[in-house]
Amino acid sequence: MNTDSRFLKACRGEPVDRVPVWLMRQAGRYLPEYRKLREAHPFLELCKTPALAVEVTLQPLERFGMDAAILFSDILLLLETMGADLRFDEKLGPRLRCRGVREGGDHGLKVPDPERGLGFVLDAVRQLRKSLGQNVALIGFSGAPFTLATYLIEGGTSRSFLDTKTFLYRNPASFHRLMGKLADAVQAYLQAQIAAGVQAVQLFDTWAGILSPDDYREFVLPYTQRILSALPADRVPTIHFSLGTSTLLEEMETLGAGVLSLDWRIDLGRARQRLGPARPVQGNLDPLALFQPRDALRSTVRNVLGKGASMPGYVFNLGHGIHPKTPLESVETLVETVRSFPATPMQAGAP
Ligand code: 1CP
Repeated sequence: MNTDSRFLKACRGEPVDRVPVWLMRQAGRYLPEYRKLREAHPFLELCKTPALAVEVTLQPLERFGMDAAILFSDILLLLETMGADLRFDEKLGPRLRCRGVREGGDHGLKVPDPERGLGFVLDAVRQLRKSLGQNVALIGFSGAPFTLATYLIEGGTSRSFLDTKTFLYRNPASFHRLMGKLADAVQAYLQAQIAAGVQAVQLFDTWAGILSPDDYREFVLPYTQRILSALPADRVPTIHFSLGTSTLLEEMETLGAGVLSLDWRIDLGRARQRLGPARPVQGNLDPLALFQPRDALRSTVRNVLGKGASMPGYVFNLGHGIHPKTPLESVETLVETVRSFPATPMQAGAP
């Protein structure tokens, strides 16, 4: 008998009893128990102390009972172990310094041994696998090379991505070299998480949608393909996340990802039509839909469920991370609504 969780089954397009649900950034600032821990510990300390990272990972599950846990960490920690200087500013968000990277070099950036540089993440994974039951899958993750490159080059978050695009257009060979190095680091990091026990991995390419399709094909696609093709996808489902990339669906189909995570800018039913039943999808509720009154939220969630569950292989999620000001009652309503949505014949594996 297949004892995998319904989340893992859905990622593989196998029959499930109901649609699985988890939420991006489900562990974080909208939770009072997280904010309480944060009063005592800076963010990076939470990430780097396995017992605390485990506690934060489990917080949303204890309160709401999602079908999957995402490891509490951050995509930018990998850059720190590669040699960049990383700080989290309460007001400005993440700040990165990496000497020489803007001038077209990758001075000093190295591909770290994950067990040495990120051993605290792998320890948290090993502890989590012991405390999570069979029904709740543990998702590992990494930033994708392009999104990581934007933080290195911009030094933090950006609106225009002027420095990233200037670098890429003026010095394409050097940009490719940087992407190659980041891809090697991401691949080793995900492989180490899998060896430590994560049961699925999500690759976050949050900013890929700022590129034209031609630039995406030249500067991003080959590196993501290389990473995904090196992972044991038959054993560990892979999920590719990006924002604002509904114009790149055909390109993303060739990435080699098991599941495509879509945002709310595309109609989920139409996306499923375009991708076909062989491509499991995740998404795609607008995180700000959680600011609707309860009844309206319920019907929005059911509407997304109806479109997503029209074919096998569907995981309910938001189209991006949950907003820190989200009311807890809304999260409860969302999870309850997904849980009580009857499995469609397609989902239950009817011929
Ligand atoms: O307490 C605090 O002040 C820190 C807030 C916070 C949290 C809770 C940050 C800073 N990161 C995280 C956790 C986090 N980040 C997780 C943990 C697990 C979970 O989802 O519950 C994950 C998967 C991430 C991934 C992440 N970090 C991404 C990709 C997904 C996305 O949101 O697009 C990105 C771009 C980051 C960078 C980052 N780290 C933190 C912030 C505020 C940001 C975004 C900065 C920006 O907008 O550019």
